[in-house]
Amino acid sequence: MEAGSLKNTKRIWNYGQLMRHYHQLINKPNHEIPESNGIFSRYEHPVITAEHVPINWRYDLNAESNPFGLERIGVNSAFNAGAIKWNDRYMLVVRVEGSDRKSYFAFAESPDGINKFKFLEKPLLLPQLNDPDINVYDMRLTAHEDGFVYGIFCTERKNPDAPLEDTSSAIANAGIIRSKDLKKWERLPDLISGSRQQRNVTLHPEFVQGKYAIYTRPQDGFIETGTGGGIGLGFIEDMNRPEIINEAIINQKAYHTIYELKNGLGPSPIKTKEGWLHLAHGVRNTAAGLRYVLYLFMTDLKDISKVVYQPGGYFMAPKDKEFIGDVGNVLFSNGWIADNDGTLYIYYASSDTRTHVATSSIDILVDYCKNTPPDKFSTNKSVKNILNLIDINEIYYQK
Ligand code: M1P
Repeated sequence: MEAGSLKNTKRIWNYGQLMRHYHQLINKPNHEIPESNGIFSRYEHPVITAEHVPINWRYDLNAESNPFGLERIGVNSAFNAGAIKWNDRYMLVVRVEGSDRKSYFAFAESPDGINKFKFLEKPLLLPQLNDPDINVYDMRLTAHEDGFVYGIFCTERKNPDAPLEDTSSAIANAGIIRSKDLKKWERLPDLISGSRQQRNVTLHPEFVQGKYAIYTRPQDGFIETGTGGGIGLGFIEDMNRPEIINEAIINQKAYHTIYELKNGLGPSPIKTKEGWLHLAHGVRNTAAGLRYVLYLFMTDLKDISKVVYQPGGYFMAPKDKEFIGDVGNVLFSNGWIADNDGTLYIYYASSDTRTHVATSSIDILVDYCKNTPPDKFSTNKSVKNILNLIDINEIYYQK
């Protein structure tokens, strides 16, 4: 047998294996695992991983130019996905990170929000401004009442003021795109704000007194939020010149809480009868590094700057395999979908590596927000909360 035909045989065999593995992965059924706390359910498998990235984005499938069947473009992770329901499909805009550390966005869709997530044909090539993005990540998708779907993401460039030997310092800001069909995207100018850096920026879905309302996370440095610490709210008159006015912190970081070091809003809030439901992440430092958990709070329907309910503690924290990944001990979410029947699909990522879904309902989460004792900022008061519950349970609890 000729050397060339041997190579071809090997290549065809590899390709078949790859495709079988890929289809098995996409079609693997996912099973619900309700948490014992009754608040939400996890699922057995992540919904998107690096292995979900299509074979033709990674391999040169021509046996002549790729005789050894090698992967040409590696994928490191697929996480921190924005979410929207679109034409009855559950759509995620996933942060895919290549093995070259560059993140990009790619849409994936599922028929039921839990199973068979599959990437669309091609990743998104973001339109560029005069100052090109060096890296982009964590897009939030918001269907605004102005008729556009906005995608607000973090755009990162090297800090021009950093000394020559400092090759790490970056400036983060919010980049903005919008579309009416999720296919053609228009790039708007980056956010203009009073803060040198911004991350975790997302839009409120309704106008507030004729203006766009936008949630921010001003920060002094690339990692440290410093004096700017907390989730901010500001207003924009015209998205073609997205300058924030009246930016003020509405949800602050606080000593000895799950959001002691920093916090940031996840997706846009969801309107409920009892207020706007928000999902955020809180960060604290530990000897083993930063720990990111998810928490919920609600704001007033009329005054969206006013927090009306905020349960103490976290809503979700890393569990089992979720602890492990590129950046361990991290849960992060920037996408959720509320269905008409009240079911909520929460897309969260574990340890900056893969994307999962958790389900709950609006009614359950509103109850959770209203009736979980708030953090009263001392151990003594936490114990009093427990004593109070034991008293309430006196007539029900069978010893
Ligand atoms: O590594 C954890 C997260 O760190 C950043 O979030 P924050 O700005 O709140 O610190 C983001 O880079 C996020 O993508 C990442 O998941």
